[in-house]
Amino acid sequence: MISFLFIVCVASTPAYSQNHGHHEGLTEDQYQEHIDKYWTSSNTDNDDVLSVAELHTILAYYDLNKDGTITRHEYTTFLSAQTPELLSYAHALYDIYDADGDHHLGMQDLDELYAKMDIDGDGTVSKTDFYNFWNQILHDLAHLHGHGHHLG
Ligand SMILES: [Ca+2]
Ligand SMILES: [Ca+2]
Ligand SMILES: [Ca+2]
Repeated sequence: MISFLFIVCVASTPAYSQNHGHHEGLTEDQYQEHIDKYWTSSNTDNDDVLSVAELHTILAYYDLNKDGTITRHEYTTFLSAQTPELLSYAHALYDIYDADGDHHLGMQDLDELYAKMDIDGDGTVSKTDFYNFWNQILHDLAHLHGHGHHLG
């Protein structure tokens, strides 16, 4: 559910809507701006580390029926309500979060995600790890940008 909040931040950024029609994706400055906002909204205690608890808190936000897992339906429902123009990213992002591929996001998936975000493998997700991880994800998904904009 991390990118869930991330997506909300992206959609609320004026620069994003101004970029519609540029099918090559966001500029480097826009990537950094979005990751900055995601980091700030995720790292709730304002230290230099994203803790497991902070990650769990973010993702719980998307668990609409509060049963401890986030289904693909819950995820896409959330995006449909908040940022319908970004649905083109929804399934790719969900697949990233659903580390074990069972189509439910649970705490186990989050723990695996946390390990993936810990790029340097020292056991905690530093600000540097976080930025490196999301830069990689956003570049990997750039080809999806612009798909589905006809919906809006
Ligand atoms: Ca923190
Ligand atoms: Ca799963
Ligand atoms: Ca680390």
